[in-house]
Amino acid sequence: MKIGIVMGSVSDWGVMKGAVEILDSFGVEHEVKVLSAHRTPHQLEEWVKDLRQRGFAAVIAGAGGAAHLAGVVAAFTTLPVIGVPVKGNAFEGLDSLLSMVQMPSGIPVAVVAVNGAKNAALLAIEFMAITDENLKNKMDSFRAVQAEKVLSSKLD
Ligand code: RP5
Repeated sequence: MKIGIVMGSVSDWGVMKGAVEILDSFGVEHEVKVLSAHRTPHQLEEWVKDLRQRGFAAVIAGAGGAAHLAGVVAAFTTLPVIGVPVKGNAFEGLDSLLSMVQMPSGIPVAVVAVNGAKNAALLAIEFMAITDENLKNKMDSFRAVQAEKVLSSKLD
């Protein structure tokens, strides 16, 4: 199965490439698109509507400002959608976060932290690992390495 990554603008790439790096490190296939809920709504719908039939497990959607992208993606698919609020030039990204998180009841989006693209990818992998033993083992190793780094950290 694959993960879809979509962002509203190339200006989001500096944040969103963090998700690609995580997926690559776990060997998870992905497709990356720049599509906007506002600037290219028809092309966004076209891309989203057959993702399930094309073998995708979830979609990660990153956008800033009036960040409606993840919500619009969720409107067009019943795949899990993970939103990444991207910090723009205003309000420290709080505008993006609030635009994503306050979805109407019935159309959920799982929203990570502002600029939290890496956690979005880890969450997507955890969804896949429910039924994929290989990914579950890789996630266990990832957690073990992370814990070891904390436990072996030294203070000056
Ligand atoms: C959003 O507007 C994009 O996701 C981006 O975060 C923000 C600014 O876009 P640009 O004006 O840089 O293209 O739709």
